[in-house]
Amino acid sequence: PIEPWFIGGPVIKGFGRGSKVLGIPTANLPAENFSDILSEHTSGVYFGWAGLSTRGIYKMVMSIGWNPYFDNTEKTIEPWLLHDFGEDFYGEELRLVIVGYIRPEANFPSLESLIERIHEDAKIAEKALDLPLYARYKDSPYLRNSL
Ligand code: FMN
Repeated sequence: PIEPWFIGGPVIKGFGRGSKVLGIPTANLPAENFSDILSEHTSGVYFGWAGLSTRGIYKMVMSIGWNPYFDNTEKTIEPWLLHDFGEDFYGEELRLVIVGYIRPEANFPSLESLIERIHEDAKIAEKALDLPLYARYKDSPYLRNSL
């Protein structure tokens, strides 16, 4: 288990591959605002809870890093909220508590294998967040402050 950490801010647009190419719409945060906290945490895939002002609290699985498959030159924070919103919500205040680590970032031989692995990550996150150890963070005041 890791020490939970908290970050939040307005949802920004990613590079636009998320929803269109992958079918995995991520609600990105501006990584440059979190360089200090990010330097304390290894790149990779994490899970936790996401609070979205005016909407609620949702399970999330998140990639932090350079997305080797896409050769990014900028570090990104890409939380995938495990809920079907049916619309974009850029600009809304998003708050995260990150409670667990799944794996390091990896490269993949094909887009299909990347997508398959991300869906596997989501299943792991869904299950883990039902465990009392992780479920209790759903009630973190930080997530609700903006609701
Ligand atoms: N990209 C990688 O190159 N390697 C990974 O191991 C990887 N793991 C991910 C795990 C999760 C849970 C998520 C949500 C994304 C992951 N990605 C990974 C990042 C996707 O490549 C990224 O979300 C995609 O490029 C869409 O970015 P965009 O919305 O900025 O266009």
